Amino acid sequence: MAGLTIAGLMAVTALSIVILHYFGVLGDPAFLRFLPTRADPAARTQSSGGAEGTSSPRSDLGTKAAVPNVTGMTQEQASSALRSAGFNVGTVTTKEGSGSAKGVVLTQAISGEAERGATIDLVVSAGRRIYTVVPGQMTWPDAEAYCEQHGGTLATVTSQEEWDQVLAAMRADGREVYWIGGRREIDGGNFTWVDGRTFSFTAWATGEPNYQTNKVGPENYLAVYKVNGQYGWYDDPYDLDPFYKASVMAFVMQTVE
Ligand SMILES: [Ca+2]
Repeated sequence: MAGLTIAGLMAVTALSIVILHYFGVLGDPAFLRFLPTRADPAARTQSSGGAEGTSSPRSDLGTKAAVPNVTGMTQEQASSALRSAGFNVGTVTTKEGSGSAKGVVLTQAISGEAERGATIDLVVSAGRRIYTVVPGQMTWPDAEAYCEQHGGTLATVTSQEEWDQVLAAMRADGREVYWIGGRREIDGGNFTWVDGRTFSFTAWATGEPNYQTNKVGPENYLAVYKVNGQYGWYDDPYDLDPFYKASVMAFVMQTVE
């Protein structure tokens, strides 16, 4: 029995030394160096993180980033800049009347900082509308075709500001009858603009539109007349050649830049 007890004590002691070594309680007796010691994650992070100084833990890096200011850029430049910085381009809407060139970014939905990968909506300029008087007698469809061949359309007008621009172009020209870009797509129907903008602003002359039909046909097209120095809108048939001399006629073309 005594022999077994001594052997048992020796075994328990040896096991205790190994366990205490494992948890780092004992020093490092040479004969135990081959045994593994408990891993210490905190110590390891500290030792390897020392070179990086006091920066945030790596898991927090990259979740937020500075959003580039893309206002004033073209839409293409802005998309490229945002994607390079790790963001997505969201909905792009156009805005009239900014005075900026076509496609230039006016506002961005997010600036400053945002989550990486965030989607950023943009508002871009619909462009500057340039109104040009083209002299001469043409039917309304021929005038519209001429404008389209020259990169534009007949003039469309959706605000007092645009109407003032058209008035300025007509006053400088000095003629009396001008086609602009409104027409009834369905005979007798509502007027619409050739470029699809909303037909809401109007400058009808008194008693117009009255949708008469004469020897040329029904009044499905939009003309501007200068009467006693006042400019007003009239619905008219597609061809005014039988009624006016070519010298008083012109049309107003618009281009968007
Ligand atoms: Ca009329």
